[in-house]
Amino acid sequence: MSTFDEVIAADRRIEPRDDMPEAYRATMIRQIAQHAHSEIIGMQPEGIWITRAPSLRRKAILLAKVQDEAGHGLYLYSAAETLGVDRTDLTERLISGKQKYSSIFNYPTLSFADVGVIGWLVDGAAICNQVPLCRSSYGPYARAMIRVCKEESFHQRQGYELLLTMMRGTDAQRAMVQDAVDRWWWPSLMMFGPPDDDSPNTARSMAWKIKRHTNDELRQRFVDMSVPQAEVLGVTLPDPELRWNAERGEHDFGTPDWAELRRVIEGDGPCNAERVENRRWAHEDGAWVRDAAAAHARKKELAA
Ligand code: FAQ
Repeated sequence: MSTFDEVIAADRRIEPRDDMPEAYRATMIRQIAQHAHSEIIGMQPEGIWITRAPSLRRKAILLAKVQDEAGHGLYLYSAAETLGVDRTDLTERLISGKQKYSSIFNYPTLSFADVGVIGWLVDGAAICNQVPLCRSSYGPYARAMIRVCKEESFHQRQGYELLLTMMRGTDAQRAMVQDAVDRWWWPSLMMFGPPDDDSPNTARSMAWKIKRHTNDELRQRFVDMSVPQAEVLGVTLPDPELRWNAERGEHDFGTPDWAELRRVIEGDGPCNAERVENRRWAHEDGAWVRDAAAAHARKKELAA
C-alpha cells in the first residue's frame, strides 16, 4: 500500500479511507466547506431577481442557474462528509461565523444587469479557479469539480449572452451594464484570495497538490481572459492601469483594495449580516423537513 506522500508524489488521488495527515484533512474540510457555503450563500444575490426577471425565458434560465448552485452546495457538503464531518455542524459553523464563504457574495445586486455580470465575471472567475481543482489531490473534491465546472460554464455563457443582448438595446440598458461592471470588477478579482505573499495556505496546499496554481497566477489568467471579452461586449473595465505588457505577454493591472477584502472576509461587507441572517432563517425554517426525513428513514429501518 502506498503512503500519503507516495500518492501525492505520483499525482494520484487521496480517497476517503486512505491515511492522510490531520492537517491535510483539516485543510480539505476548510476549503470544501467554505466552497459549499459559498455556493449556498451565492444563491441569494441572484435569487432575489427571479420574481423580477424581464421575460419568461430569462426567469427560466435564472431559476435553473440558482438551482444549479444549490446542487453544487450539496455535492460539496457530501464531499466534505467523506472527511468525517457532519453537514449540520458545517451549517452551524457558517451561521455562527466560524467558517467563511466567498467575499463576492457580500455585495448587493442593484439591477438585472448584475445577473448578467455575475454570470460573466463571477462564474468566469469561479471557472478559472475551479478547472485546476478538477486535478486536486482529494478524489471526492476533484470529481465533484468536474460536474460543477460544466455547469458553471453554462452559467458564464448565459450571463455573457444576457449582457450582449442588453448592449444591443437602449442607452439606458448599456449604462446599466457598465454600472454593474464597474461595481463587480474589483470584487471579482478579490475572489482569488489575498496576494501570494499574504496567503498563509498556498505553499502547503500547492505542495499537497490541493491547489495547482497560486492566487496571483489565477487572478492574472482571469484578467487576460476577461479583457478581450470586455472589448467584444463594448464595456470598459474600471482600471486605468490595465494595459497589455508585450514583454510579459500578459496584462498589467492595478492593485485590488486588499483592506476591503479583509474587511469583507471578517464580516464587515455591505451585505454580510443580511446573507447570514437569511441562511439562519432558511435553516431554521427547514427543520421540519429534516425531522420528517429522519422520521421516514427510522420507519423504513424498523420495517426492514
Ligand atoms: N473570500 O491562504 P489563502 C462560486 C480566506 S464559488 C472569503 O489564500 P486558500 C460559484 C481563505 O479561505 C466561490 N475568504 O487561502 C458561484 C483563508 O481562510 P482561513 C467560492 C477568502 O484556501 C457563482 C484565508 O482567507 N470558490 O463563485 C477569500 O489557500 C455565482 C487566507 O487565504 C471556492 O471556494 C475570499 N475571496 O485560497 C455561486 C473555490 N480568499 O484559512 C453562485 C475553492 C481567501 O483563514 C453564483 N477555494 N479567503 O480560514 C479556493 O480555491 C481557495 O480556498 C481560495 C483561497 C483561492 C478561495
